Amino acid sequence: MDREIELKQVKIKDGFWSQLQELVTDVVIPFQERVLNDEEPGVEKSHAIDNFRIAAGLATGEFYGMVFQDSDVAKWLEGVAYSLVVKPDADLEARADAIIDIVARAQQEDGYLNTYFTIKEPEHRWQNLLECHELYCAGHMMEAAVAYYEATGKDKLLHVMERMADHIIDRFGDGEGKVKGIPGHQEVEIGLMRMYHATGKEKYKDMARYFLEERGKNPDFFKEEAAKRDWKHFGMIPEDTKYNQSHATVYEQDEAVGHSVRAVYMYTAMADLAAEDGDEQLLAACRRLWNNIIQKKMYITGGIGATVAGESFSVPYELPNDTVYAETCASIGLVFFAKQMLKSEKSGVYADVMERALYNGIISGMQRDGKRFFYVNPLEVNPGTSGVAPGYEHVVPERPGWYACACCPPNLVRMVTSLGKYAWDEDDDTIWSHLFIGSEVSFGKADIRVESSYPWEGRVAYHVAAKTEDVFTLAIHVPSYIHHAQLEVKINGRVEITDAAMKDGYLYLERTWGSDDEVTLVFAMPVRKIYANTKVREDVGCVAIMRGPVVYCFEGVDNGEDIQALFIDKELSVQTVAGAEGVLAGMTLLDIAGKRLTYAGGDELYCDHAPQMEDVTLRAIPYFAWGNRGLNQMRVWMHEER
Ligand code: FUB
Ligand code: ZN
Repeated sequence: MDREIELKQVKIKDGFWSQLQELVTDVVIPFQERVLNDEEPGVEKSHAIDNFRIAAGLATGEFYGMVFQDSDVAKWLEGVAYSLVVKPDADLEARADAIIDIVARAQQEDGYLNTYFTIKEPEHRWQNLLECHELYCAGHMMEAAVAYYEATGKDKLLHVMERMADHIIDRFGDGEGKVKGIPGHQEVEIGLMRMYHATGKEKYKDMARYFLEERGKNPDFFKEEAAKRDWKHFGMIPEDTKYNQSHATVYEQDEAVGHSVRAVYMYTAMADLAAEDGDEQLLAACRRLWNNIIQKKMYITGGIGATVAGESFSVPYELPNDTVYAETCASIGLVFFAKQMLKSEKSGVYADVMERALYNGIISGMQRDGKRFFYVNPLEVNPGTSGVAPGYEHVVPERPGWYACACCPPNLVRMVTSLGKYAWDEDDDTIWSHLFIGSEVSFGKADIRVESSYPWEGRVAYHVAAKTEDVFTLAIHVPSYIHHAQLEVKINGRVEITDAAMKDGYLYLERTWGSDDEVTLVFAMPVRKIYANTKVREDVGCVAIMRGPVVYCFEGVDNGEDIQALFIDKELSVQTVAGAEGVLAGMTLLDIAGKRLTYAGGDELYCDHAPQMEDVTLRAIPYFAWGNRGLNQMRVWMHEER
């Protein structure tokens, strides 16, 4: 069984990710702090920290914001914790300590912590699990508490959340005097599992299991809960049990349905629990749900949740590019799920998906200046339609600064700052590298330094300094797009690796390691044309372009108006171009031979003359960088010349 790697063991030193981590530590975290304190002009009011002050009796006023506004503070604190590991900052830590003091003072005598109910409706606590997110907010604050404890050694927030967890345990469950209940938005299950890992207290794991196993036992639970209430609610339909995955028990579920963030948060906790308890039945359910997502419901960018209706998964193969949802949080949750699955089975499919989401549909959520964010991550945008036309209102063509429902920006913060945890694992005899990310890592068995030119070039070097004379294995995930025949692996300059060392997407190098060994991986990184299953109606006749893990897109600013009239040549002819300036500096751009179709009917809507085709060169940029050069069109899936 893996030992959960501590973030402190890893220092990311990477040409690609260090820059993003620095953006998050230096710009995004202070920016979000100002937003949470309502000190940033021109963005949506947050009031999230004031809510805690008011609940703590340190200020007067009304609660403001979403019923889950507390979770913005929790996710920010969690991100701060990781950021303090990435880049220690005594001032930031002091400010976070001060916010934790306020959070602690907002806790009620009995351990309850939630500013909405404390300020606004204390008599209605725990009465509306369907909509009111008390368990969701608790889960996020538990995650923050564990992260802050692990980063700083300070346990104040951990104690606060132990009291809240104990309060939850006292209230909910099967036993005598307990109330049956499940969260309307899964997340507390992840929080409880993390509390269990941090404290070793079985009761937290047991509670996570209770919430997971209780879901779907009575599909009418939320309907019955709603019937007991005679006070207002927010309009969710309790009968829509698929929305919050309460239509069946977790053991029976085999299709990813409903609200995508709820779903992947639940699957994450299921996979964690399955690994921890060696629960094969639960793991089998996780596998089914995983396969359903990646075989039928995931965008090429790692985006999930294809429809705005309920921010949900749609039916299989329904992956529209322009009315898409693909919430940033959902892709982040998919990475959480993948990482937990890796605990039970080291299969390259999980690391492949982590890579897909991380290099594409997650970081597309953030403007390159760190101050604007996408909630929805479209694969096609048409100004004038996107964000405006009926059915497209949710697909804004430019990143807004902040949101009334601000779940995604702080989720990005915690993801980018905790990246080191996703790149590595260690168990008794193996060190696992899941992602080609430049880093310095300290394991029990060895110190490892990785130099990586990824994602722009196929060259990665692992410098291993063993701390033991015992044999151990370095298992390196090799992304599935790399053909083994094109992969050259050398140890200390000698080619000695054969196909036999590859299994399930990992290269297994078992040996007695020296104090200064070097493993180098060199592989070609050709530009690839990718085709979607023809069941994905939107993408038939289209092609997407990838190089390495990076999905490319085409923007109007480079390619002129009406990019829907552009075709990529059947025979791929492509030149790589170094992005030299502005937001694209340092990126690999592509110039691709194509055609522009010119309509022959002037201003007429229809005509009977065949359009003209002229040769053009199309410029493709990394998808994650789209929308950084003003309002313009964008497409990932392009027509292909027939
Ligand atoms: O409900 C809390 C969060 O707000 C969800 O996870 C997001 O999808 C957004 O609806
Ligand atoms: Zn979100």
